[in-house]
Amino acid sequence: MDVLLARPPKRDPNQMSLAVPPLGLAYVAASLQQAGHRVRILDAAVQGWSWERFERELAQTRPEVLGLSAMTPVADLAGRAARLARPHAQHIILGGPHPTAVRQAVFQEMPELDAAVVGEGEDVAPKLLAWLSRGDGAPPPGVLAPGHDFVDAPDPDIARIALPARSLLPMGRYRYLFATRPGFATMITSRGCPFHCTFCDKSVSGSRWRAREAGDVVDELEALVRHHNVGFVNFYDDNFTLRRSRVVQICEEILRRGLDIEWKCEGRVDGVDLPLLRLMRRAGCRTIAYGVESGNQSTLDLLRKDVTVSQAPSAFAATRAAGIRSLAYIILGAPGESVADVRRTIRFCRDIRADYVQFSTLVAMPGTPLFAQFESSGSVTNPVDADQVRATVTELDPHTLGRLLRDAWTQFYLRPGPIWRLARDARASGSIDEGFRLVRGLGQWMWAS
Ligand code: B12
Ligand code: SF4
Repeated sequence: MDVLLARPPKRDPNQMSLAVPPLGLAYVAASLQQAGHRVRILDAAVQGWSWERFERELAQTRPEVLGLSAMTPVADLAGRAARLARPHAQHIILGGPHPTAVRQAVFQEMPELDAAVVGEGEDVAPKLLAWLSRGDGAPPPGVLAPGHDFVDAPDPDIARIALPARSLLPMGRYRYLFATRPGFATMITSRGCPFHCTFCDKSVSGSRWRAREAGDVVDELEALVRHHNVGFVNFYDDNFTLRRSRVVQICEEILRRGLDIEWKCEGRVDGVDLPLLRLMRRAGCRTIAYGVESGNQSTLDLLRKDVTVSQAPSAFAATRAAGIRSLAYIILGAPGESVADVRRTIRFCRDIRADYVQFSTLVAMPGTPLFAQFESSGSVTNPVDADQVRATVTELDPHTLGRLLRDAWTQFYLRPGPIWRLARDARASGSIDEGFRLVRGLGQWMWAS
């Protein structure tokens, strides 16, 4: 079949957002190609396409199958794309965290869909296309279809699935502001996470941690360097550092092959130590993003983070000592937090000397334990977030929390140190536009307050 996998245009063309490759679509594309389908990926968001141009493209190409992906905050964009595509595409299918979390309810939100995939799509997508072309019988496991019962599909074996079809992506257009070099790609070397943080949606990959072998990981890195001129890779695994021995093997293999690559990964503050960090630095690690979340222990307990406040300072000190930059993910204003508690967390980010911080409020996404536990109590606007207004769970007045959030961003970044670091990394990564837009956006927010 002729398949078009598409990331729709942005909500607002001037919106600041990370230009990260749609890795899920690229994985699905590779498995559909293996099954003999003709696949194209259109990343209209990163190409800066308007919605009119996107619709024209659909009308001209008239794909047999249009495949879309959705996270909850951008599910409305997938819905808009499906509406526009309905007269032109024979079948419209959706995958990603949103349909996985909301299941059959997705057909009320997007009645134009013919089917949706729950969970990881590599094994399910070819079976779904076979079912669509047959046109009868029950849908295969892993597929939601209106009027049919749903049966779960097993996870694919990540040691055997095909590498993402990056040759279908405009690889030269992707950027990451905090990259230390131009030529950017993302990778996933493990899936699933055994922890239980209440704000985290693990519906796609679940709790069973499944990891690829070190040699296989470094083969993919090597291919990125050779075939796509990649200089910096962002490992988007939920828990890259979960098994220390595997991280050691990956680093040693990078060093053994003399690969000239720099990278970032995500980690937990209880999962690193200085000798490991030093080895990671030698193997090219330049930034680690930690889920610090809060400087208040009661919030960490509420979020079931399973770490203590005191673990963050030591992890950040060790990261600095190893010569690696640190990024802290922070949640402000969780239930039980007062204005003073929020301010303590903002100070905490300076005390631990994080190089970068990403401040958010607590959002209850479908698919998270939080969603069942709390109702959102108001909307808070995040100054630098791509999709800015978020239904937030908090006991604070949402307006007050919005101001605190804005203060957190501006007070942290509008200082000589972070501005210098941003300018340095934006230049090195070729993301000067993004860096400039971030600083300008923050400046405008400070001016407005
Ligand atoms: C990279 C990433 C981002 C990137 C961009 C992602 C992108 N695709 O463009 C950035 C940094 C921009 C981002 C931002 C945010 N993210 Co994010 N992100 C991730 C992360 C870490 C990795 C995504 C990835 O590449 N996964 C690997 C691929 C292989 O998996 P996948 O995309 O799910 O695709 C598989 C299946 O879903 C399915 N599939 C997907 N699409 C399709 C399409 C078809 C047709 C088919 C058949 C199958 C299929 O098959 C794929 C292969 O198995 C995930 C966590 C995770 N481990 O997945 C969170 C995650 C997706 N993000 C999440 C969230 C909440 C956010 C933010 C709201 C965070 C914030 N506080 O602001 C923002 C919102 C963005 C926005 N625009 O508003 C949640 C989504 C929850 C939900 N219910 O939607 C996740 C799951 C994190 C979590 N555990 O809670 N994110
Ligand atoms: S936030 Fe990180 S550690 Fe917590 S459950 Fe999600 S992926 Fe796992």
